[in-house]
Amino acid sequence: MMRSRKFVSSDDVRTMFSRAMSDMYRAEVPQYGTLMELVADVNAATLAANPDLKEQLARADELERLDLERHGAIRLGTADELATMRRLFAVMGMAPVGYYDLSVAGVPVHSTAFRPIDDASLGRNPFRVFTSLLRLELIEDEALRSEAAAILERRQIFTDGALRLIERFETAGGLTQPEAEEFVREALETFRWHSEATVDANTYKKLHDAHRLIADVVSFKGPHINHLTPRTLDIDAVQAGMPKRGIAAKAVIEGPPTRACPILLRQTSFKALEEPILFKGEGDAQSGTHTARFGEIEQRGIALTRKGRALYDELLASVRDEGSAGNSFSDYPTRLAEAFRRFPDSYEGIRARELGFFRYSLTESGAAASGLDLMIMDDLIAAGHVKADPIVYEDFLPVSAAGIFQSNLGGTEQKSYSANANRDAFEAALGASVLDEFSLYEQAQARSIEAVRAALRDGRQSSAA
Ligand code: OOG
Ligand code: NI
Repeated sequence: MMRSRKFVSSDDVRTMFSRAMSDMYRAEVPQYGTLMELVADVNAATLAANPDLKEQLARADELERLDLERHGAIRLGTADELATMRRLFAVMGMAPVGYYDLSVAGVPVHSTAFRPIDDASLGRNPFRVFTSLLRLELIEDEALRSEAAAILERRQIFTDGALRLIERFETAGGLTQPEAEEFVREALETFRWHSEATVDANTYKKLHDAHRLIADVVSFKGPHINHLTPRTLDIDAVQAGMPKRGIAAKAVIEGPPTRACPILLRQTSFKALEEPILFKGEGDAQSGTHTARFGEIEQRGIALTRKGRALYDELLASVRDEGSAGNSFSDYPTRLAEAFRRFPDSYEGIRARELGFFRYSLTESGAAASGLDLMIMDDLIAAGHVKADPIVYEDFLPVSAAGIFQSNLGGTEQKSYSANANRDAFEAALGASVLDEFSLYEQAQARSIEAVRAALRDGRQSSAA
């Protein structure tokens, strides 16, 4: 009791932080503000045209969080940075979920997503940060590799105030309101853009030639947030609307095709902006440009079971393997839609084949009736006593993430690293294991079934009494 009165909840700290981040990014990247306006217009139109969708979202507590929904991404340089970032996100109730190996796609990083994990926190504010760690060991040139390591070793991306408040949180078990406000201000500094590079033009060029992403991580004071992402209810409409508002959209939407029942995650972005920077130099600093920061939109659908995910991966691969051009075919959306005909496009079909996760709840008739506790779930649903609502996918997709990275690295970049996922090394750097996303969805589904069963048992006891 004392605790809750004295300390701000982690959910509130996360909301304060994601708002502050959004304001900062909108001021730094005005085009992100334009994108937010487009998304708000599309969402309002979609809800007006679909009363059923509106009701489903309201029931799942999704309506209120629609405007809050965002993710961002950062790229870190060292194990220490990643380990401290984990502690910083813990203050906001965010834990590392999932391991993503992007080296297969020619990007020398591996990643996790920091996000809230319990139902109530996700309902309050599902803000997540896709966090990548540079893999210096993938730089071939040994001299350049040690130079990059030395540069990264010299920087401190966290302010003293942020470090002090992280420790305070860990020892006291929470932060007071004034401490939380100070924490958000201090933490924000780490994500801010710095137009002054910490390296000279020549070093920047060497890093850039090894991989644009290496220059992005190594050449600056900190891991500037490289995009923020609002959630839309109709990504096709946003994709079509971007050019009309003067936004240069990525060529194709990543992820599954357009469907009546959205699955997993669809994403598109606007191309990274070319921004002026100043290199370090003797005497006059030299000016140049750097492309890193962009805006993205996401549309989320139902979380898939391992079986559903295997089918998704198989269908996606079948289209991408049709040629070396990957998804750059002009008829890619048609081919994708064609391949996904094998994936049932009704929630009942998805549920019947155990391809997706659902949250079960009693309907009014279920709550009013008695003697239902021995019925099996399918019969309860068929009789209208229980409802099964899709559980939203809260994570990311490696192939899609690679597509987002690629389109923002200038497109022409095609490096290949041999596939070498190294989850152990990532977790050693993180100083913790990453959580398994499938288990989290399984637990959420199981909890909802248990709650329905308990309510039915209670119903029988009270009617028998
Ligand atoms: C991250 C790209 C991946 C997503 O939403 O899949 C990503 C980055 O560019 O650092 O944000
Ligand atoms: Ni993203």
